[in-house]
Amino acid sequence: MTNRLTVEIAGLKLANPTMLAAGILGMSGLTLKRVAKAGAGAVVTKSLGLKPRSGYSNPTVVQVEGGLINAMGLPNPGIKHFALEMRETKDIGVPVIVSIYAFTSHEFATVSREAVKAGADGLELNVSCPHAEKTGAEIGQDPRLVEEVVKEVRKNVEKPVFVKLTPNVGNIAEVAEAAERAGADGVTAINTVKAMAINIETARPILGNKVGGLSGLAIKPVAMRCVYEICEAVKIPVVGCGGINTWQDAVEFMEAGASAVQIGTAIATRGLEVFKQVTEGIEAFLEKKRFGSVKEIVGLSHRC
Ligand code: RRO
Repeated sequence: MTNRLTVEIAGLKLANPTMLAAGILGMSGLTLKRVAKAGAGAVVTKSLGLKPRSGYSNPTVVQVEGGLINAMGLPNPGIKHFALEMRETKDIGVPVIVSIYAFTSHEFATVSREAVKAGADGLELNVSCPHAEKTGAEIGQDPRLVEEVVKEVRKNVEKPVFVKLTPNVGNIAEVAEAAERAGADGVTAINTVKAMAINIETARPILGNKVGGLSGLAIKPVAMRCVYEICEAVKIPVVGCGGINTWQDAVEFMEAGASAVQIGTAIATRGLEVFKQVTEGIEAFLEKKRFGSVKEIVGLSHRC
């Protein structure tokens, strides 16, 4: 791989523009290491809170046409315990971004400080989980609350702060603008789309929590539109997420304005090889089109 694939986002240097999305394989230092070895340019952990949380009852994931619906319910060991896992990532060779959730701006700041103490290279504030009470999208649907959370975190940490946005809003660009105003270094778009599946035999919702979040190929056009709209509205970098399976998907997101892309659900179908497949495909595309750097394709679709 050549350095025409390198990108710098909010001061973080990535050897290539692919990242592990939050929520998949991000619960232990060992799995994060495996993903880095497989070729991801950066990794994002599972969302961590102040206290341990067991999550929702089963079933927590259901496969549907074009993707998965999950309602895990933010299961995690708590940020203090996760610090032990972070030790395993010291020599990982790629930036480790810790995903964080909390119930108040003060708590967001506390968890952020703990994450930085544990060795996080950056933070991704989860204000977008579609099925959590008093956190996630309940914060991320209100630009004023997003501004308050980001301001508080910004005051408390110096590492790059990304804000992961929910598509379950009328105007996602407005929320991205609030994050930018408050001092965020970047935004990630998008988290899952609020969704449901019903078992026709039992005539009951399949997931234990009834409602969950749809990820995978089915949400790619929604994510694309969100990235495009956000890039028209803000100057901070945007990380694309939602349905990226192939190098063509990655190039499309970057042409929509994403500086990097996150891959999650595709790991379930394509395995960890997906990171190498996507980066090699991007590189061949750059070669064919005679681009000197992947940065040259970022936002190209906004010319017209
Ligand atoms: O844990 C979850 O159920 C979950 C989270 Br934190 C999130 O941000 N998005 C999602 O679809 N599920």
